[in-house]
Amino acid sequence: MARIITVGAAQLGPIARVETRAQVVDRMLALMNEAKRHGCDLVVFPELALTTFFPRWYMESQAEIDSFFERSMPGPDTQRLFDAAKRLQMGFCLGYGELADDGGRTRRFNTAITVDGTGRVIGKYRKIHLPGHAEHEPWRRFQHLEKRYFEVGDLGFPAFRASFGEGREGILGMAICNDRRWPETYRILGLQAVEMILIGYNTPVHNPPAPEHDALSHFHNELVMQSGAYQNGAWVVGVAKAGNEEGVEQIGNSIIVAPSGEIVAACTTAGDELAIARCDLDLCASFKNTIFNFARHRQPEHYRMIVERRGAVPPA
Ligand code: ING
Repeated sequence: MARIITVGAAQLGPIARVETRAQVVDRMLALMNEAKRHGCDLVVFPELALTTFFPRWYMESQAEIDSFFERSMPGPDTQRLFDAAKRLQMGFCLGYGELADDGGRTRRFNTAITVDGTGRVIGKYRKIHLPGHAEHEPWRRFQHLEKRYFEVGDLGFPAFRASFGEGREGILGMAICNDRRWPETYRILGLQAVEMILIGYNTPVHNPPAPEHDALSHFHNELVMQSGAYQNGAWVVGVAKAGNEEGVEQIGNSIIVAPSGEIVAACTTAGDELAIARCDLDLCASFKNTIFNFARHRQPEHYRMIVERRGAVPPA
């Protein structure tokens, strides 16, 4: 039986700072119900999907900062999402700010989980590539303080098995936003035979340190996910928090990419929108068993030798 997973990229439009979690969850449930009507097995939400993208502001009050984090998952505000997964027999991937108590020590991560169609958490990831800066930089039109508010993720890039009923099981992985720009993200998951990578993001059009890149924000968004997909023979689902959010224009451009690198579905608005694709996981084999057959064609021993020789260019 073909392992076809129908996936909904559930893009969210702007979330205002004053918007309550209940209001956001209402929006997410509307997308989940629409996805079910279209036969989706899985819905993917953006990074930090429950609140506005708060790292754009410099804050000093820990209580204010922590108001953007979840202390439990599911918690009172998100239980309805888990209930919907069970009712609809449809999984979801959710990005959120995680406040964890680690033996009395409070830790904060930019986290994503995957929940299956029975309402069980089957995958968890904590963002590793934290972009931006840690101190207030008033020269910027807006801040990007992920290095201030989050620790670097400590779970690696774990791939995990997910079952979508009737023998349709696949190997999934997650990444978050800036992770998608780094080839290591895809390759570490690729070395675990990943077949679909779920990635939520909040990406401002304007990047203060490099405004010359702004016009290429959509191109770079597609480039990195198309190459990551193709070079590892995996599906990639990239989902935006889009639109003008608290005065900052964030790209939409949510896409579903096939293992061939082709974009097979895309959002066309900057609001709440579903892009849906029937993803045949067996397509991965056409790339994993030929051009990107790691066992036959990769040469890690040679890479190591070149690195140890301090680069391939011989000294003058
Ligand atoms: N956001 C951005 C991203 O990597 C960024 C950071 C903004 C990079 C603008 C380049 C240009 O998509 C997050 N949250 O990582």
